[in-house]
Amino acid sequence: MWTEVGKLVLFHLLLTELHCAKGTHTESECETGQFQCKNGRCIPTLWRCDDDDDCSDNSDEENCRK
Ligand SMILES: [Ca+2]
Repeated sequence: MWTEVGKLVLFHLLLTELHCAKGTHTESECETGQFQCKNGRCIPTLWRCDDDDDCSDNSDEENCRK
């Protein structure tokens, strides 16, 4: 049996999911301390310039001071 609160929480979760699915969150969704690759992938900033292609498009290894 669903309580009213339970229904509300479920509804809220559903709304949040829809919100994200609609693409409101597509741009710059990387969290603080993360680097956003050109392909949109987020990697830890620590992985930038470590000579390893973590983005799979090598954008995390671009513009690195060698
Ligand atoms: Ca890297």
